[in-house]
Amino acid sequence: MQKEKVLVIGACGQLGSELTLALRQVYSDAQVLATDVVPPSAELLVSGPFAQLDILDREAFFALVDKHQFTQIYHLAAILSANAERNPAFAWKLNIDGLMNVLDVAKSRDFVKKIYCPSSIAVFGPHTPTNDTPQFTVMDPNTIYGITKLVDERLSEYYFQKFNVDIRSLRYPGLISYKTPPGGGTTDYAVDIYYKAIQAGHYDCFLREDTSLPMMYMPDAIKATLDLMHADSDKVKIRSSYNLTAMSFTPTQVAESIRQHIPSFTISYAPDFRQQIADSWPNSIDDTAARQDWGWKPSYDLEAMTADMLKNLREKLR
Ligand code: NAD
Ligand code: AKB
Repeated sequence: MQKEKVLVIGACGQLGSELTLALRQVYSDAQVLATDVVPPSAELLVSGPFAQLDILDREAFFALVDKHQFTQIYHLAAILSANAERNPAFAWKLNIDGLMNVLDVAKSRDFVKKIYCPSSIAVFGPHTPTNDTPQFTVMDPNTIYGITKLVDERLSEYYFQKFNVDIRSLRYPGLISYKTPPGGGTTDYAVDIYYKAIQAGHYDCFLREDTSLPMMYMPDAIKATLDLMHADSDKVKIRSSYNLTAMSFTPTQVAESIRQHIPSFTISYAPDFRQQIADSWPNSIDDTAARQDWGWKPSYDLEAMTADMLKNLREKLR
């Protein structure tokens, strides 16, 4: 069997810092090269090789791929929703040109067997059905992040159909984790709230109390990613991106779940520009296709996630 060589681009972010470690459990540490434009955390650095890589530097990227002959590429570098609104031109450049470089290398190098590039619930928009949003439906994103992610989905399916590039993707909901802070999105409140609950006993939320959004705890996101990437190719029937979810909740509901552990915890609301972004996204997602095609099933609901987040954050912040 061919020995896998795995490249992770954007490995120092919220998802990459955990996905890289999970990939190093599946393959050997040395088989997984972590890359980013920022320096790695100590945990990432000691766990295996790291190299500086700007995915927009096409020449350096192609040279790195040729040097190591990667069989799998996980492309995680992107500008998330709130930060993208602050710099739309750069969000367009990174989120689209970055993927084009990855697709072109996979198209032109036979040794690259599989690539992964996540999408987001941000691909949906104000005319999308908001409850149990179907896999195939109206998509009219009105954020620059959502627009770039929808372009990425269409490019992915195009490269699959036209050039037989084995690309796979998940439309993650908001990801919640305690290891690495989120990178400037609209769902970031659902991470911050746990930190503030422990550190200050109070959280001032930038979304309205009744804003329901689809969410997922990081261990489920890692499991879904590895399951999709390890599925037989004929089981992966959707090459744009799969709907995926674990739970949906409002700020009021997550505050209530925290109060089960910290009864004195309080929350106030001061919605800002991110409210408009959240209002354009689904309340909940129908991920039947992922369940049917490759057996997706989440493990964490809100209660289980809150208990685990608080336990781990208490240790981390001690
Ligand atoms: P993040 O912002 O935490 O991490 C992105 C990483 O990319 C950062 O470490 C950054 O330094 C790196 N990066 C930026 N520019 C780069 C460049 N030019 N070359 C190489 N690396 C560069 O993002 P994340 O939350 O880890 O998201 C990873 C992927 O998952 C993205 O595609 C994002 O759209 C998607 N996603 C994330 C969430 C979530 O809630 N975190 C939800 C839906 C989809
Ligand atoms: C964001 O809020 O931008 C991300 C996402 C849902 O894609 N967390």
